[in-house]
Amino acid sequence: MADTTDRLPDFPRDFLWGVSTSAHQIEGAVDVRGPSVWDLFTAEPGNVRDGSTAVVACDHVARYREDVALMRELGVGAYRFSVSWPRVQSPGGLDFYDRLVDELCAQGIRPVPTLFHWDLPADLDWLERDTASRFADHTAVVADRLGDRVTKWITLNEPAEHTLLGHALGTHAPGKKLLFDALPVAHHQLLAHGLAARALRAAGVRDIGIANSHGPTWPASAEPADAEAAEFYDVILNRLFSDPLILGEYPEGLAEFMPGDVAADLEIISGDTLDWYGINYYQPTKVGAPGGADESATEFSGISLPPGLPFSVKEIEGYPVTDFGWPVVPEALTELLVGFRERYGDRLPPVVITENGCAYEGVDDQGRIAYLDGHLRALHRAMEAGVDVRGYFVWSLMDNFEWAEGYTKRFGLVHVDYDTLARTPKASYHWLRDALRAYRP
Ligand code: GBH
Repeated sequence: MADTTDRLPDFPRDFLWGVSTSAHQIEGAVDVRGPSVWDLFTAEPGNVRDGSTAVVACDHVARYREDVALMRELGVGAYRFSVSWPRVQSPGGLDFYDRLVDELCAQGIRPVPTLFHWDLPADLDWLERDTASRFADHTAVVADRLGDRVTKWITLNEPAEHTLLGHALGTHAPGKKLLFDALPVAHHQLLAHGLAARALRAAGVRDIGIANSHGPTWPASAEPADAEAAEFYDVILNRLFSDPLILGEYPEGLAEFMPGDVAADLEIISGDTLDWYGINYYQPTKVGAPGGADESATEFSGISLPPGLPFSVKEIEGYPVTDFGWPVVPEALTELLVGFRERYGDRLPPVVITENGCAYEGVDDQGRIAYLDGHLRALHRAMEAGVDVRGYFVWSLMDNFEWAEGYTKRFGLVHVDYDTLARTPKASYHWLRDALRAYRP
């Protein structure tokens, strides 16, 4: 690994450097908007590790000016945030995003909103096809209000995780445990992307992306049973979401599980809906054949998996791990991107890394510096190998409500004291600030 004090390789001059957050994880100010599925989910005991809620979170709605000032000092050119759909539906709810966008523009930071990052209005349900149309309406409302200053848009964040964790395993809101019956949730979100892209096109937008989570799947061994299980996992977690968008078709055998007129929907999903493809990358996953009959459950990201799945997730050994237990494997980012380019060829739109980051405690976060340094070098290698990458966003600007982990995992470049809400830039913040300064002419 390179010394983290070495200068990073040169990225293109117009490369977009940014930081990411999401509404539910930072905003607070829940009393002035309607409930989302996450408000209901966190209210139920046992769902969030530390029993916490996002009622205050980082109090960002009140403190956004301070947070934008931190971004300006950091030197990033863009900020990826999400708009809370229930807030948009509430009287005056768009006023906050209006002010935020104004402040970002005033500080020379490009606003990059995500239209959905898991906080679905509590009266909606992704099992219903109509939710996709409702999302297009929501998109049109937001674009109408912010479109004079916002040109770059993201439709959805990680429909794969929202399907798997929220609807198949039930460890995220809305807490459904439908296993493979959750597949329509994937389809309806993809359809929502397609319909939202249409709404954005109608509003004249020419810079549309999605933020999908992807990581290489490593077979546990060369044994056919392990290879088959890994292939299955890769199809369900990766290709189920990238193939329809980029190729206009589901991986073999999956279309029949999807509801509605799938062929017609696929045209909506893939028809001029992406100007770039956003990838959230954290780590590779090692997958093998399911355990024996006596093995009741395996672990996935700290979650017990139900028995009977056609795969098991194995531990990746020989790499440092973050506080989440996720292995730090920068070269898997190169592998992922080069693999995307090989699979999709010229049909792959330009790529933006919309999230990359890690959980570490403490303000002297040398582990995060090593993680970011390693991944930026790995990203650069993919670009040298011919992958067209246009930007990179760190997850996250600041520590925040980490979903089912509550406040027990800290992903920020900026530390948040949850008692005083004081923000303190960490060592990684200063490291990134200095790295970005080196690029400035
Ligand atoms: C993202 O999702 C979210 O978009 C964001 O809101 C969240 O705060 C952030 O990441 C940090 O969690 O057991 O090794 O197979 C997380 C993406 C991809 C991370 C799958 C866990 C599997 C872990 N996830 N990955 S493993």
